[in-house]
Amino acid sequence: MHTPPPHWDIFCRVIDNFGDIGVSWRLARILATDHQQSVRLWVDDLGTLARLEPALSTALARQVYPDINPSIEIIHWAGPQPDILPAPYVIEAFGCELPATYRALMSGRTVAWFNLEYFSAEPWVLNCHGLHSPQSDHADKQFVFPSTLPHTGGLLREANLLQERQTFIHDAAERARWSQQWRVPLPTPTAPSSKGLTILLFGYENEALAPLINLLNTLEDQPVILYLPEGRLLASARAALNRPDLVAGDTLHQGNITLHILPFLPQAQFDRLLWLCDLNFVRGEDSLVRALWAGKPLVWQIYPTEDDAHWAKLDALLDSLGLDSFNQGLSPAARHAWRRINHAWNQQTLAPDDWHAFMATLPELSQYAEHTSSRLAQQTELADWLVKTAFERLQCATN
Ligand code: TRH
Repeated sequence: MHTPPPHWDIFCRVIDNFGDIGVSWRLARILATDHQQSVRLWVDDLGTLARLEPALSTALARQVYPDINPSIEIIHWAGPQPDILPAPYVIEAFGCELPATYRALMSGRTVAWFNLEYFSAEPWVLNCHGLHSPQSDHADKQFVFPSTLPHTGGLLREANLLQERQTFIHDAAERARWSQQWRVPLPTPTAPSSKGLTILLFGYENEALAPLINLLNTLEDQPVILYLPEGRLLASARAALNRPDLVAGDTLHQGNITLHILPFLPQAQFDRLLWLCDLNFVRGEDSLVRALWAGKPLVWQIYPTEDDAHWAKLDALLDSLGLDSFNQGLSPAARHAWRRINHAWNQQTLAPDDWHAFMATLPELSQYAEHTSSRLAQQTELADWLVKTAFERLQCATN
């Protein structure tokens, strides 16, 4: 006996790192929680998903994620599953190619098939978002582009995210509970005269980390807290500090700097880490979006591509945020300093002048980041776009 299909099937292959499944898992949760859609998530690498959500098993071919209604079922996408009937709405994340057996059963069952693309703020996205690609068997695949630009697929955002952020920022007791549960030492409040700086360092290996630490050390009267999640940038920290033994859970003091090496947090807790910080160094695409919602200045270490196309993508993001047609955006000085620091971090060299110019404009960038987060929240939310478009397609199909 076949069980009826859920509303949505999301297919995801983990190419490398956490971004592909990070986006897919977040989307599955938002569809279920905010849109009451039942979801089946197909993923080829349960180990990576279980890092983001430790409640999940790496041993089960099929499992239901606890405590969410309607349900999210996780399927280990390891071979043909001919007994599983396609859902009415299907998301192929990042062009991962649906299984042939599934594809053969879609006709007459699937109403909308979306190809979820990688994030980009480049202007060509405006012409490509929403395009249909008719397939040889008359199936229709529609392209969806997440972006900071208006009139695109927008960005993923949980309905209560910004409210939760406000509560967390203003509720010291909640922060203390969270800190204890997840073993993240909180920054100690500083006297108003000595303004502290708290920074998240989430990135790939980066030779600019050594000069960054040296420059932070020169802020002698300013206590600096660095949170560095275990992962690829930790190798650079070990080299920069000549401490090959550093592991998650360690805390190191160097002059005015306190460095905490953090264990990898469940994805649902990652946002809170960003909310604690004055400045977030992030990487890839999911942490970028979370840094935008944190409403704090960010430096983006973009995933590098072999053809160097990532530089245009980085600049497009900075342009899409730094210039705002409603209030003119950042001052030219802040826009320039922000671009320089982003380029420097991605080039893995950090000149003192670039850092000092960036620090000088940090108050303006902080205010602007808060404004940007509110502005982006007025634009399309990605899951919302998918649900609305899917239902429109359903209506067309049944009329
Ligand atoms: O892991 P990434 O480098 O992923 C990248 C990008 O998505 C890139 O575009 C893609 O081409 C490549 O993978 C294959 O960075 P990203 O996208 O920021 O994903 C990191 C995820 O890890 C994000 O969902 C947040 C999560 N995370 C936690 O859940 N806990 C943690 O402690 C940390 C540090 C991150």
